[in-house]
Amino acid sequence: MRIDAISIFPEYFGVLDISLLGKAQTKKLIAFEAHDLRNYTHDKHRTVDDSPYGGGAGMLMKPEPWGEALDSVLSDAGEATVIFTSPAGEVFNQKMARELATEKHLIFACGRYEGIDQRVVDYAASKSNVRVISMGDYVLNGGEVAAIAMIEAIARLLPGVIGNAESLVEESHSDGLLEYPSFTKPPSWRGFDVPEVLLSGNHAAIAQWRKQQQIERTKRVRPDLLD
Ligand code: JCZ
Repeated sequence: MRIDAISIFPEYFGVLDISLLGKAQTKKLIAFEAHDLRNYTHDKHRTVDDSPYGGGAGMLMKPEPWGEALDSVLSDAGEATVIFTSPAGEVFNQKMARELATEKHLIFACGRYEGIDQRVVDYAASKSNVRVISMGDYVLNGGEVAAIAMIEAIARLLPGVIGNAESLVEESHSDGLLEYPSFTKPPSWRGFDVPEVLLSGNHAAIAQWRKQQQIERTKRVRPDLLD
């Protein structure tokens, strides 16, 4: 999979060179590139912002650098999905990660300030698939951190990025329930004991206990997932 990100802070994406995603890049399972939006300006001050029509607080990202940046990353690709990270988008979840993991080319457009001129979204939609996606119902200073979280959630689903043992962990969200609590050695620690059933060797009883824990935990902290 090819993944591009456009941002005025491309250094944010350095974390993707670490750990499993760094190895996935070395193994050519993903080709990631971060692009500096300011490289697509032409004035001395490399301006990317301007005041909003109709008034209001703060600045918006002007369309021209975005148009040139998008043309540049779209050109040699053909079909791509452009993702605008925004608190005004549909909320990201595991199902969307699974869908996006089937794509050949993703482009993350990361805004700053009060956001991007709407015509940039409309232009991108005239050239490719577009999705406006929120990482969650809270406000960040820009789209970069949201994009990084989404890239990690998507890339770990690609074949070969994660070993078999770890890939089972996705069950946590793919069965619609939260994960059950887990324990390792020692069996007793600072007065807290590992539940007896986990030491029993009774695999049917362990599976039943874990499922029950998942259901109870989900009811308690995420009842919305049970609807
Ligand atoms: C651009 N502020 C882009 C996304 N889920 C979420 N929260 N906040 C964002 C976000 C905030 C932004 C921009 C300026 C995304």
